[in-house]
Amino acid sequence: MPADRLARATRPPVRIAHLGLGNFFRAHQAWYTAAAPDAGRWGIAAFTGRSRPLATSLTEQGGLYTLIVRGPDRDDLQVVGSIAEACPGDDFASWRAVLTRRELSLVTLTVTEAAYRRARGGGLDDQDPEVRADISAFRTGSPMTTVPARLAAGLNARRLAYGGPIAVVCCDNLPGNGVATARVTMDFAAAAEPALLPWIRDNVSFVTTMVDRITPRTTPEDVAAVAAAGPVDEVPVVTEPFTEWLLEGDFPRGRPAWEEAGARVVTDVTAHEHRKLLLLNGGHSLLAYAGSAIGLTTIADAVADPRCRAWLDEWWDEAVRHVPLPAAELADYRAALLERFANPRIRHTLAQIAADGSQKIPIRVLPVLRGERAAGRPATGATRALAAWITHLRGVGAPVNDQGAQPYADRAASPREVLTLLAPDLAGDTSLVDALTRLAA
Ligand code: CS2
Repeated sequence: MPADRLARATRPPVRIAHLGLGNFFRAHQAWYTAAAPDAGRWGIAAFTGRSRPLATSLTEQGGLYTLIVRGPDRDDLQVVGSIAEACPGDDFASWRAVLTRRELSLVTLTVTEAAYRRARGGGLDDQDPEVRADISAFRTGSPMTTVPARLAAGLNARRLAYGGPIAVVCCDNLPGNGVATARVTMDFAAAAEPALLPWIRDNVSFVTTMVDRITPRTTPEDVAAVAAAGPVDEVPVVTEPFTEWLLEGDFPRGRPAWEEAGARVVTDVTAHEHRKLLLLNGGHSLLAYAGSAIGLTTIADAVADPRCRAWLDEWWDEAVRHVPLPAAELADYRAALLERFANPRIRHTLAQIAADGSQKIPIRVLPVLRGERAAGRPATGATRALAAWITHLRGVGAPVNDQGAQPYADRAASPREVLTLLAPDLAGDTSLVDALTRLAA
């Protein structure tokens, strides 16, 4: 007899709309929502980026899925029930309809750095052909594909139908992610529907958050292991035991009691955001390019390799100088990070992390490179990370999977030209250019 599939009789009422239904969201925000004591009052209508299969599988399972919390020695399986509705991202009519529901209190986002369509200065990239197409589509009421457009269209539907206030909670690895989300949304509104702009200013609270939980891709072996242990789940998620979530901002219509599940509501996330983006994500990007270039496959492989370990330490020694937290706290964080990276049962591939480098390098590496050079120090760790990305763009190591890579790949033969495009303020620094050229050779 075939094993039973995950199923349920009741679900929590939808008060959260989410864009970016994927593994990270299911390991992090959906898990916090399910673990909060008031979980029964807070259901999520979650929309994928564009794909349909995940939404279909989840719908067949009543929104339920298994979270495999993978420690160094054992798996802990938890069934998570906060997703009340799973919808494909191209179901634009449902997205707009959900946003108009009176009881909706939050819109949350996990869509990756690239999806915000930011130009180099942080505003909306109005030269992006898909952004331009969405500005026209907004005016004719046609479906839209980019995140700023979908967010603006959803908020506009709310404005016209009901008008109540709402919080938008960004859960992506961008510095000041609430402000960054506000900026692209308002830029889109200014171009597509100026009447929306004052409404957003008066009614929408953009919350800034720092999110952290390492979530590798699910493998067929993970699906088989879940089925062997209990009901069949076509779409389980694997994650590490560690998790962290800091939130800064206002929630005009309330929120789940996430702090009871371990989240922290703070007045300023900046220092912790720097700590995470530079030490964890910056370390990840360094290893993704430098580790894959020497034939390694996962983060655990990389930290077990003495060359990569030395590069990581060199990077961290520089990066900690740019995180305004006590030295002892940073030392503890580094030690804990090393243990997390070394978890041999988490198969976090360097190729997965290598994606979208053109979006990640400016956030994860450039602040340290700038800070170290301004202080008159050599910045060898940061320069090595940048050089490793340049060799990756030349075709070494993990495959290039990055829509924004082309202008950099076209210049990858000349590190000076890459630097001119990436950080024009640093391009006149001849010692840096020499070091970059040497390390990328
Ligand atoms: C990683 C992140 O893929 C990447 O770029 O650095 O997804 C990282 O695993 C998460 O931010 C951990 O919280």
